[in-house]
Amino acid sequence: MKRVLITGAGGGIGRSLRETMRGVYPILRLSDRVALAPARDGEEVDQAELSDMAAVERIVADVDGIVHLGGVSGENDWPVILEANIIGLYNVFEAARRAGVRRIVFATSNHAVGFYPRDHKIDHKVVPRPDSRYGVSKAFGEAIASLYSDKHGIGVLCTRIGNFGEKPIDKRRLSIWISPRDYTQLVRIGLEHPDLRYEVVYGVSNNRRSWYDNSNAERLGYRPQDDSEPYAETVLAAEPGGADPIAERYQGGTFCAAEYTAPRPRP
Ligand code: 15L
Repeated sequence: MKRVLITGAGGGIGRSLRETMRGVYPILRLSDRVALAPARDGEEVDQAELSDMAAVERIVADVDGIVHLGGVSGENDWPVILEANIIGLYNVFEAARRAGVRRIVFATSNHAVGFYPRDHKIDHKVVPRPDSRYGVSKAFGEAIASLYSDKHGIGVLCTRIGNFGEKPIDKRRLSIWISPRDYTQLVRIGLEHPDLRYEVVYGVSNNRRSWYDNSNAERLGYRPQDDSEPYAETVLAAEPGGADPIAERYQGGTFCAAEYTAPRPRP
């Protein structure tokens, strides 16, 4: 990998990867729809709207790998999801194909499978159960990734990210948290693993309370360094009671409870 593009480089994960991936490859190209801090040594900065194919073709030119973080990172109205996470995502994969890009790491989400109950341990083979329009867009992204891998030979790692941050912020996140250094490790596996075709892994740390069987990531060499458990006591003590029973029942939490109109399951 000589030149690696990070889309969505202005978001929380993007700003963190800009630091942790600094110097790993000769050039990091950073792009976002918003203005970014100026390029430093070994960096290129190019502002682009992912729904604009000409702009996407410009940012993918001459790159070997892409970390696709761009798009909206939570639930929103359909036109917003459509433009950023469906059209924008398609543009990234299609422009990558045209430019001969070899690898893409796609930031998909736990919300692609958020309607699995918390008492189920799920692996990378389960069918999608999106919990929101946002979750549907991530399942769509995983499908596009599969198509571009099978049909065009782009190696893709779909990282179903739980919750990225310096530490877990609530009870649900104790099960799905991923630290910056663990996510960096996964991204590097996606860009550098010699035999990668199409794989789905969970973007989570080595959490004792995990809802995921992440053996597929381990098979690819992932050895997460962090566990949410040392934060559990503090996090649980600060958790207010009276959470919505639908949010509590399913892995996607409040994404499942929002706009929920089906009959409520019995406790
Ligand atoms: C996500 O996919 C979002 O991008 C992030 O903002 C959080 O909501 C996270 O999931 C989560 O489930 O905590």
